[in-house]
Amino acid sequence: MTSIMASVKRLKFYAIAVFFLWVKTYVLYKICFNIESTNVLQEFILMINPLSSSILILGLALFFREKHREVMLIGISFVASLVLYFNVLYFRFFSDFITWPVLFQTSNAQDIQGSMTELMGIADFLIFTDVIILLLLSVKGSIPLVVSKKSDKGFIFSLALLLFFANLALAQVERPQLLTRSFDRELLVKNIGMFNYHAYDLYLQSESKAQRVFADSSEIIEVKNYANAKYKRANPDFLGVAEGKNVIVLSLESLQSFVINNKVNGEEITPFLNDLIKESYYFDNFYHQTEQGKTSDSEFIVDNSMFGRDSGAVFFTHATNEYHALPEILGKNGIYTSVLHPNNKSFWNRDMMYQALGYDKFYDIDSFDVTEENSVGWGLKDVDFFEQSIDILKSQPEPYYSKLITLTNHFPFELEEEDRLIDEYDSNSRTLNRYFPTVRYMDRAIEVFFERLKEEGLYEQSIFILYGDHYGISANHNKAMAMYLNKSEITPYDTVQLQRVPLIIHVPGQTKHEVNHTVSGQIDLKPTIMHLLGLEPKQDIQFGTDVFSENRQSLAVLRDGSFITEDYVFTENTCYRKGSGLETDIAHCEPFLNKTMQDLDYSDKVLFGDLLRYYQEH
Ligand code: GP9
Ligand code: MN
Repeated sequence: MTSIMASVKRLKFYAIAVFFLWVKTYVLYKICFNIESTNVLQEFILMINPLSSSILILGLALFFREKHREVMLIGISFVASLVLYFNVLYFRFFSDFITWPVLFQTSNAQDIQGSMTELMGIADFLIFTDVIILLLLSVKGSIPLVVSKKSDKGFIFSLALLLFFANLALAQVERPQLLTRSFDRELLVKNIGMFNYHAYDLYLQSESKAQRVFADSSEIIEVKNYANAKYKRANPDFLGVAEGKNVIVLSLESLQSFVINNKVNGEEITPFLNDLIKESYYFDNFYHQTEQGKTSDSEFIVDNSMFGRDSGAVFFTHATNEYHALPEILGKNGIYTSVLHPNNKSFWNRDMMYQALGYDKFYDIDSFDVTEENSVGWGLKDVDFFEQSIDILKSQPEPYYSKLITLTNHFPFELEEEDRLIDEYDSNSRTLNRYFPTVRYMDRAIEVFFERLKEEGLYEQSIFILYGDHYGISANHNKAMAMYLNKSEITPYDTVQLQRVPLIIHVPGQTKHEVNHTVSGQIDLKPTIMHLLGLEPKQDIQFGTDVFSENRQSLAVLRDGSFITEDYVFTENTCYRKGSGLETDIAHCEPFLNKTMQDLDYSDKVLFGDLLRYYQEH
């Protein structure tokens, strides 16, 4: 004990820095990341988990020459604070923690800047208070310079390791299988701490790179047999209904199902879509399956009928893989394929990835006339985007498959006064309040698009697939969301149900109102679209099934391992009964657990092993 005290005394400046970083991390857990605990042990783990990493990270300063140590210590404190701060900003947007692949998406940085300033607050500088205090202490010289004996280093690192393993052991008691089933980043941060989580994530990422090297061609056979056995034949009523026609896909930014046929301040939010649904096939149990890759994940899932990654974005990490994607297959069948999206071509690495997916053409920002006047938030306003898209569509060889990706209904949901067709909602969440008018605006933009298509004679010869790309309102706004939905709270069950996004399949000439309740997800679109075009991908490797297939299983698997069946919702290791949303015996969900895990595992295997390079068509 006396030797510990002697070390601490000698390393006073270092000990103060450790203390600051430790306490600050814990305070941020509570204030900025809203991490809650349900028992004393959890809270204790949360409280101690930043300590070992603080000791370790700041301890690195001791390896420098004595005269540099102080400045290194302050430097490391600053970098650690930056890491925390970036996580805070990221969390405000995504309700999630940064991962390594996300960090390297530098080409997105420019576009995200606008949202960044929106996410920053004046009080944020408080996060750097300890660095400033350390600086002042150092300038004043009131604290003796760090003087460490060789044994101090050994002592510090042993202490850090000891604390880390004690933390890990407690975490294991609290959360068995924490590191083996790391679907949930919050659980990791909660149990092993922010900095250890980043280190663990780095290990995971490098491991996934290694998987490609060690994958071999025989592995594809197992996956292929699995996928082929799951294949569901097309419903004869739908097979080939789009043959010879153009397929126009609308990827609708941040559109969630809860706004459909719903009102705010007594006004309809999506009047046009509500009408369109009356003449379309509407799927009210359709889920987005994205994670951090957001729009790009949804694109990946739709085009490949495979899952995206649980962290980062496939578009960035696996753009050099071999794929057997929808655009490539359609291209081989004489269909021209394109994407229309008025953003930089490198955003989400689209320029690279679209080549890998086999698109013929990407009409990016350079194909549009984008000015100050016709832009808001993230770029070209949806109405202008759709209007300008008409000429592009007209110029394409037919039949074509074109995906149009909207932009205006994107966080932070900015809109100009002239485009505000309904009033904002009134709650404690500015984000949710503003969401409604931008959704309403997007609805109007889609209406304009349909009007123009009809005027130009493009409507009749096409079929339309409209879907929401991912959620727009994160769990950060649960309080306001509960208020809007007239609920006392948003439970984990509700959170899963809120991941529903609209799927509308519109075939001109159809006047019947058909609501299909089958549980499905974005992963099911590739086989659906292929069947509509008269192609039967029996031998394909795909993890979804045609939403129209008569004997399909009503099921959607989310990337975090949650799943939804006809009668149950499974999330956070709990089984809920649909409808009532009440917890029920886990035995009800158990029969689906293996299958859903297998879907995710096999899909990951294909992705990480780049197994489609061994794929051969029959
Ligand atoms: C960017 C747009 C939005 O081009 O697709 O991307 P998101 O942030 O929603 O993933
Ligand atoms: Mn999006």
